[in-house]
Amino acid sequence: MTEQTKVPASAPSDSLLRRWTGPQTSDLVLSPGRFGLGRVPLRLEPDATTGMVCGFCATGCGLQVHLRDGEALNLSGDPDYPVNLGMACPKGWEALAPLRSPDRAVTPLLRNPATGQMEPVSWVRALDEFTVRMKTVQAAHGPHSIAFLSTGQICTEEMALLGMLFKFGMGGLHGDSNTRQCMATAHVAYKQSLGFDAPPYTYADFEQSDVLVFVGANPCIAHPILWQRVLRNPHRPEILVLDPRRTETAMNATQHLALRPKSDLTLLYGIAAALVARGAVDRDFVEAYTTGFDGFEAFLGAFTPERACSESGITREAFDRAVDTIARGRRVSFWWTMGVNQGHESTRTAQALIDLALMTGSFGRPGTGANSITGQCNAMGSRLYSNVTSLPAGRDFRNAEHRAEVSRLLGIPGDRIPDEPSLAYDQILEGIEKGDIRGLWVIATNTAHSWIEQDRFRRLVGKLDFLVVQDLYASTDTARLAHLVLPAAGWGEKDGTLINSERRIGLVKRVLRAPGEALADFHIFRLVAEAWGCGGLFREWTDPEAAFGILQRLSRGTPCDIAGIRGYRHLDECGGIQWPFPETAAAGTSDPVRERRLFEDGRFFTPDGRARFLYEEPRGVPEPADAEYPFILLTGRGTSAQWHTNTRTEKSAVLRSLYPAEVYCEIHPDDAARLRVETGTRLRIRSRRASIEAQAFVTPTVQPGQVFLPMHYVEVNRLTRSTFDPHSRQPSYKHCAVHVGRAAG
Ligand SMILES: Nc1nc2c(c(=O)[nH]1)N[C@H]1C(S)=C(S)[C@@H](COP(=O)(O)OP(=O)(O)OC[C@H]3O[C@@H](n4cnc5c(=O)[nH]c(N)nc54)[C@H](O)[C@@H]3O)O[C@H]1N2
Ligand SMILES: Nc1nc2c(c(=O)[nH]1)N[C@H]1C(S)=C(S)[C@@H](COP(=O)(O)OP(=O)(O)OC[C@H]3O[C@@H](n4cnc5c(=O)[nH]c(N)nc54)[C@H](O)[C@@H]3O)O[C@H]1N2
Ligand code: SF4
Ligand SMILES: [Mo]
Repeated sequence: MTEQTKVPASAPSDSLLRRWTGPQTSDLVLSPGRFGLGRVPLRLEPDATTGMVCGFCATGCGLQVHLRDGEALNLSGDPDYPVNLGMACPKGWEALAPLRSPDRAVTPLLRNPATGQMEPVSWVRALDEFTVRMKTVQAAHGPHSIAFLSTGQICTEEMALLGMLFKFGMGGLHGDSNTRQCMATAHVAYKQSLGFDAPPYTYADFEQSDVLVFVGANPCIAHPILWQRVLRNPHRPEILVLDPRRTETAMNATQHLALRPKSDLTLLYGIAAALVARGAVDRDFVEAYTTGFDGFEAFLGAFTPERACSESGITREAFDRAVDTIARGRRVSFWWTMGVNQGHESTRTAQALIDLALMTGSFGRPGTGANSITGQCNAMGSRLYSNVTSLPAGRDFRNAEHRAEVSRLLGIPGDRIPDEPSLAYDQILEGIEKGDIRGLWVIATNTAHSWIEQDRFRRLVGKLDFLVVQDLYASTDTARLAHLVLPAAGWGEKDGTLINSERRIGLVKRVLRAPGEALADFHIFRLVAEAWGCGGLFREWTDPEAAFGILQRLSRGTPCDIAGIRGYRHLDECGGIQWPFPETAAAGTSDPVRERRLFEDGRFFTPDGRARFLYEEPRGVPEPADAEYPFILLTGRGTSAQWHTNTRTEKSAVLRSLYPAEVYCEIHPDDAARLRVETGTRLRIRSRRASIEAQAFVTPTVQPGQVFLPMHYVEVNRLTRSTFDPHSRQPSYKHCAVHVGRAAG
């Protein structure tokens, strides 16, 4: 830590502080339900029930929170919400427990350089420290020597304010979020192929398909309520699962293609080639709405069934059956998640799925689509509004016209808007390595656990002059490394909106008081703006609903136009509203509750209105298994009761009882027999980066030569390898080589 020179910072106004840290009443006028209330603003009845969306995954279930004396008592699935129809998974049911945990951060904490201990400080002191030290770093190393890493797990209004504060107010340039770990591939793939980051589907498509193809997705565990929607499908659908593991989802499929890890691209091109060969291309659709098919068709010539099968390890019989099923399907939908997005050639793999949907005319009709399922509750919000890789509403930092629009719509001087996008997450860490970035602000993500090749991040933290972590808990692996911890209010303690996987904007409400002096992220950002001295730029951002109005203004005329939404109350009454919802929709007959999909008219968002076929020769994996490291390590979600780095889910006794406390490693019985280990044996798992111990869990759900570790245990990312897709810069978490043996002793 360097000695600090004092740079004057303006103190946050006392009245703001009093308002946000004092006795809190909701900024939002809560209503006890959606229906039958008319437009009369209603103060929440102390013992009422109110609806809001879940804050874990991007399914975006509606929950009914039951209040006593104005505070949440418990909750249940909302039977009227169009997403979940009354259902909820264990995390949803237990969503209040993490908020009530005794280890919540209740005051700002500052590390005492003399003792190395974290000590409680006032907000005034914390904000002073924040501004002085960040400005000191900037003064010494340039304005771009500070950076932030944020999240897909705070409200859209909050992430938008953060991105604008940091870039337009604080003079910073580089900020990215954990959405890079998760959705960057889908974002880039859609943008390049369809002209906008626009997942086309609506959840009704799960029920309307006659063929559903899941690639690298395990919804039984990761999106259980979406799987319930699949189970409601009345068409006796064929369900194909492409996953190296025989997951819960694969077990429930009609066809499981247990392909070799990261052989997807070759296999998907092989399927496309076989569809061409049997004349299963929808030539009318291709002709009318796409461009580049001829080149694609020629490219596919090299992907014979023999090649596809030998490289992916699929039998010819299984391959032919899959091709036949897709060719015969009338309403075919392709769904993908992290098995695709996290890979060394992930953007092209996602685009191979888009190509398959385009060539079979599976777009814009019920039960079709190339559909990326989102992960975090608001990853979609961060893709559209976080001001990270693109300007709000999908605009481009490099486009002078877009910058001028944003400047005009926000009343921000044009010269404050950067003309280049941020560095990506891994490049920000590179910047720390090189000494270019010295100050880091981490908001609602737990990098020290979740980032790939974790030991490197932990080493890099030592190079930072100033690390600020803004979280619900001071006990997270990243918060423990911080110089300053800012205590945040969580889901349920603040108001705002989240955008789910089917583009539905849902409402979050304050139904509990945040403990101690913890503040909503929105208000923390406002305080930082005041303290920094740029509060004047954000005068209009008085509260989340006002911010929502600003985002609506920014969205007008773009593909994600939401200008027609009449405030939070409208969202509350409708059970969420999918984008787009322009003013014309609001004025016309369109029913916002209706499930809506994109591209029904075959017009895409590219300049010529046509979707593009994009493809590239597959490349080998960067770290294949070899004699020294003979196993391939797969990672992913373990149980529906664990959420990521487990900071929230570990707080619930109910959830804790649903998963093993210690890290376990799934290994095939043949490998286990050869290594003479059984379930419960301690294993040592070694990669070129690090070595960890885990309990063996012997199961045929993994293939011989592969092992699986759930990402929820902190050790796991010590093993993974820094490999990134070149287009999306998303980490390839699901492939590296390891050695597995009995642990000594
Ligand atoms: N309970 C729970 N639910 C969650 C989360 C959570 O932490 N816990 N996280 C949420 C988030 S942010 C996300 S992004 C989603 C993730 O949701 P999913 O992507 O469905 O979950 P994962 O288990 O990460 O990965 C899915 C599957 O990819 C497979 N896979 C690995 N390598 C390959 C490959 O090369 N090819 C193919 N085809 N498949 C492969 C894995 O075996 C795994 O079964 O879940 C969301 N829901
Ligand atoms: N090996 C491996 N690693 C992976 C993956 C994998 O499949 N395999 N998946 C990757 C994926 S898809 C993802 S999305 C990432 C997730 O990785 P992370 O984002 O690091 O995981 P979380 O545990 O969700 O961390 C969120 C943090 O925000 C805090 N928090 C929650 N709500 C709020 C809030 O309202 N305000 C504030 N300020 N803080 C809040 C929580 O306490 C927690 O510390 O992990 C990635 N890492
Ligand atoms: S499926 Fe996702 S949104 Fe629904 S209750 Fe579970 S965690 Fe919440
Ligand atoms: Mo994710």
